[in-house]
Amino acid sequence: MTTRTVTCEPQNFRRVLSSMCTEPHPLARQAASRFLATNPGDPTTYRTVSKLESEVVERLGEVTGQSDVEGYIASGGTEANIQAVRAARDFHDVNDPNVVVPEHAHFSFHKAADVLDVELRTVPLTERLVADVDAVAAATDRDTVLVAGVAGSTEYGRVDPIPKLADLAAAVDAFTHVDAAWGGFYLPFTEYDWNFADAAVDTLTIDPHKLGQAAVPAGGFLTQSRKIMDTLAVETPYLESTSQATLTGTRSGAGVASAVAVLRELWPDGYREQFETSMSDAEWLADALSNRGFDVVEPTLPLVAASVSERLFERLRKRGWRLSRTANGELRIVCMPHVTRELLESFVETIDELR
Ligand code: 0PR
Repeated sequence: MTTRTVTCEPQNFRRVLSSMCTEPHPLARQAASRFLATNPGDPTTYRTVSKLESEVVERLGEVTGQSDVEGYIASGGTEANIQAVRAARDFHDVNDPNVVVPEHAHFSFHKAADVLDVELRTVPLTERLVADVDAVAAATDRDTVLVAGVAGSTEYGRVDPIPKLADLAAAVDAFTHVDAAWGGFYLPFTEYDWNFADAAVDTLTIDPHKLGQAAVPAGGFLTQSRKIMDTLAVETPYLESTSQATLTGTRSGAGVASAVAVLRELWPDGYREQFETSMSDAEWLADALSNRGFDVVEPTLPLVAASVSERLFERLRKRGWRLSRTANGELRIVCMPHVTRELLESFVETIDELR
């Protein structure tokens, strides 16, 4: 017998504590389904989605405190990071270009270095698990084309000292990139120095399909510089439009439409409320784990890491919890919007049963 309905796994994000994606907002879901056959890669043919894309970019500029922002909706943070490296490499006239990133930079930078044939210099973190500024300074030289910082690291949710990294980049005439793929939607509500209006940030990644609650695929690549967009553009002779700055050709109009729908609805109050709820849940979980004797990495954004034994980790998995681990072996719980207090309470109950 054939099954005609394709079911989604894991259904409804039940027990998923490891993902940086979440259940799309209902308005995002609805908007996505209306734009399934549109292609923002061909903006003169698909004009409506193209206008919506400009609106998303402008709104992402508001989220990141930038005006006159340009950019586009990418397939995800990987593409946006690759484009940042590509723009930096092609903009600077350097024989043997290198890119300096802190150790916790997402693995997409390794892909970028590989496909673009640039040297990737990874530098250690401080004890606080953020980029070590002195180590970054020591790694930069005249061939450095890009210094990248992470604002919401994948493993621990930590935020690098971006203004200091930007100064170091400027000192060697390199670009500064901020990878806020995950953290970007919450940073405006934190104490971090996040308003990039005046800071020398050249490119930025912020993904609506992560904490933005849009449908996949909706990544965000932003810049305040027309010259950077021009550096990325190639000619497209047979399309109605004459150039394309994106990495992929045909792109998802669904992602764009869902991003605009959710940004109109949630920016800023909805995101602020979600941040406050998730942050207090993360703190609750950190306390609950610490009270049970686990070593916990204090959450600065809604992401909790804690040392647990291999045995407990595997037993939790067998109970149906979707979990992941840091390179150091800690259990890592991402408090995305679908991760409610109730879900976390039931997770802690499972831990109590198994211990
Ligand atoms: N930059 C940062 C800081 C990230 O955390 C990620 C992805 C990226 C860039 C790349 O983004 P895309 O995956 O959109 O290209 N971080 C998660 C990871 O790789 C993504 C993820 C999402 C993982 C959903 C699991 C999952 O179920 O671990």
